[in-house]
Amino acid sequence: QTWERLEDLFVGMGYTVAEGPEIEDEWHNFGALNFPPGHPARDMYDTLYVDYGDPLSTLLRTHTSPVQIRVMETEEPPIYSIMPGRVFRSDTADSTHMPVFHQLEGLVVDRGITFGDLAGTLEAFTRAYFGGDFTSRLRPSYFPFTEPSVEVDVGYSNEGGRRVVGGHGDADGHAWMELLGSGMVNPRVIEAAGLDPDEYQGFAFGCGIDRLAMLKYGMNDLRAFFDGDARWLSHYGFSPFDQPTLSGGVGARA
Ligand code: 2NL
Repeated sequence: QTWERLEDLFVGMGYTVAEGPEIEDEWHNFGALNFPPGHPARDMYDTLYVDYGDPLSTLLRTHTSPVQIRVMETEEPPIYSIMPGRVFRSDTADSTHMPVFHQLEGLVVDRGITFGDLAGTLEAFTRAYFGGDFTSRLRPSYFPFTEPSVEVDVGYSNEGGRRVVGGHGDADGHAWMELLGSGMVNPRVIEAAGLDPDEYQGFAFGCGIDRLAMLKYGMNDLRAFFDGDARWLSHYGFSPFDQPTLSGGVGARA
C-alpha cells in the first residue's frame, strides 16, 4: 500500500514510473554510478553475486539506481521518473535490516535544474506523505553518484501534537528522523549514461519504502512485513483486504 501511495504522490507531481531487472550487471549497479572496480565505496553495499559470466560481473541489484541509468540510456530528457522495486543486500535479518527490501528512487534530468528544485520537491513530498504539519531539513552527506549530496530529515512540530517514531525534540520543539538520501546527479554519472553534462543537470533521491511505512505508522520491526501474519496489520489499523487510496488508506494517521 505504501508503494502505491508513493507512486500516486509522484505521478500527481508529473513523474512517470519506471521498473527494471532485479539481476544486474556490475556496470549498471556500480560502474556507471561512479564506483570504479575495487573502489572502497563498493564495500558499503553487501552485495549478493550471481554465479554467471565472469566472477563479480553479475549480481542482485543493491539499489534501484541501475534503473535510473537504463532510463537515461534509453530516453531523451526531460526525465521526471521514479523507480520503485525490490533490492538485495547480504545482511542478517534484524529489526531494521532484511536481505530483501524495497526502495524508491527518483530522478530528474532537464535543462537548468538547481539545488532549489531538489529542496522544493522533497519538501513537497514530505508534506504530501506525512501531512501538512511536517517539514523537512537537509544535512550535508556523501554518495559517489551525487555532488553535492544531502540527507533529508522529516520533522514534526510539537504544537501539532504529531509524533514520528523514535524522534527526540530539539530546542525548537522539532523531532527529526532521517528520511532519505539525495543530491545533484554527479556530471560523471550523466556522462556515463550517454548524456551531455554541459547541457543537462539533475537531482536524484533514494529511500526505503518499508522504512517510510515504519516511520509513518510507528512500526518498530521490519521483519514483520515479511512474516505474513494478518494480526500485525490489524494492530496498526489495517486489514489485509484494504485497497490504497489517495488519502493514504484505512488507518492512515497523517
Ligand atoms: C539512500 C540514498 C540515493 C540516489 C540515491 C541516484 C541515482 C542516479 C544518479 C544519482 Cl542514476 N543518484 N540515486 C541519489 C542520492 C541518494 O539514495 O540512502 N537511499 C536509501
